[in-house]
Amino acid sequence: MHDVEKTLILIKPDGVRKQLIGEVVSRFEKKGLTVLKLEMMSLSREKAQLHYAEHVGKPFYPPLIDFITSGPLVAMVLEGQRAISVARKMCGATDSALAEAGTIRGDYSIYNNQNVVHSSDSAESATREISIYFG
Ligand code: 3AN
Repeated sequence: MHDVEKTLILIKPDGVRKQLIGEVVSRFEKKGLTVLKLEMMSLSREKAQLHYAEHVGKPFYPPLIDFITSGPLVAMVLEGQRAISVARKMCGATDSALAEAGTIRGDYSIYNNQNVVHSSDSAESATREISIYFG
C-alpha cells in the first residue's frame, strides 16, 4: 500500500471556456481518484500571485496572472494513493505541444501557457495550494 495523498487540481479558464469541466473530472474519477472538494470560482489577482509566487520575475509571469484571472476556473481537491504523481502524469507535460497523447494537455491544448489544468507538484505544494483555494 502507498500513502493516500491529497492534491490540488485546477481546471484553468481555458478549460472552462472549452467546456472541458466534465471531461477532466471524469478522467480523474475513472482513474480512481476521489473528488473531496470542488468549486467554481473567479480567482483574485492576490490569490493568483500567491499561487504563482515562484514565477515572479519570469517573462511569462504577467501573462500567467492575467490568464489565470481571465474567467472562472474550477478548483478541486483529489485524494487517492499517490494522488500527486498520478494526477501530474494524467495532466502531461507543461508545454501541451510536447505532452503525450492520452494526457489532458496532450489531448486538449497545443499551448504551454493555456494548458487546461494545474496539478500540485509535491506534498508541500499541495498543502500550500489547497490552503490558497480552500483555506
Ligand atoms: P506546471 O503547471 O506544469 O507545474 P509550472 O508550475 O512550472 O508548470 O508553471 C506554472 C504555469 O506557468 C504553467 N502551467 C504554465 O501555464 C506557465 N508556464 C510555465 N512555464 C512557461 C513558459 N516557459 N512559457 C509560458 N508559460 C509557462
